[in-house]
Amino acid sequence: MRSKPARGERAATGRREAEADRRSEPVIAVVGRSNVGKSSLINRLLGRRAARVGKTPGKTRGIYFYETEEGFRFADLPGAGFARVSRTERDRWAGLAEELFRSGRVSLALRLVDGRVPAAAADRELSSYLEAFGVPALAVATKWDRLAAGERVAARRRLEEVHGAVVPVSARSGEGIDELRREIRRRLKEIEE
Ligand SMILES: Nc1nc2c(ncn2[C@@H]2O[C@H](COP(=O)(O)OP(=O)(O)O)[C@@H](O)[C@H]2O)c(=O)[nH]1
Ligand SMILES: [Mg+2]
Repeated sequence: MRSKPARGERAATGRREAEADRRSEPVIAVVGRSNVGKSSLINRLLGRRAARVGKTPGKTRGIYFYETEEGFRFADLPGAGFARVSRTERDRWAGLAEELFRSGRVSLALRLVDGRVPAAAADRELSSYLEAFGVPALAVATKWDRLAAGERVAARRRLEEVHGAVVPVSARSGEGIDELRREIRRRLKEIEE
């Protein structure tokens, strides 16, 4: 999953979003609450620091696309829909996200949940939201390095009770990243067939 050198391409306005949308590569949307680790995970999967990490929640506004050499693009959707931002900002986010999901170009959504927070209401909301658009989703449990070895079996079971199968990952330590890459490839292949 090598990346092309260009930085993330921002699609902050409807017009630019539409332009980016005309391109033919499938899109993998990375979604989840602010601070759940979306940008960090994208950087880890790309193997470079392309996406901005740890900025004030909701501050990254607009959708950013990151090219891979494997024929698809990641879309970093800021968690603005769930952050403490103004109504206007939220509506704008919702508009951009909706346009992307309606375009039929999102082959897969990586639905990120915090490994230590198995049942956040916002995560369930997001899950129904994706279902409503008919977007296939893969649940990914982030920040797995923060769980002690002895907590992991129970934590995973609890997460899977709520979200179905999850892939636990750590953008920090890199654990689970190869498994996630394999799962992404498997899902994309399944969708192509
Ligand atoms: N311990 C740990 N911290 C992480 C991990 N991934 C992200 N973080 C931290 O969580 C915060 C939010 O990360 P970010 O990628 O910006 O989240 P985003 O708002 O969903 O894009 C930052 O301080 C990151 O350093 C991880 O795998 N392990
Ligand atoms: Mg981010």
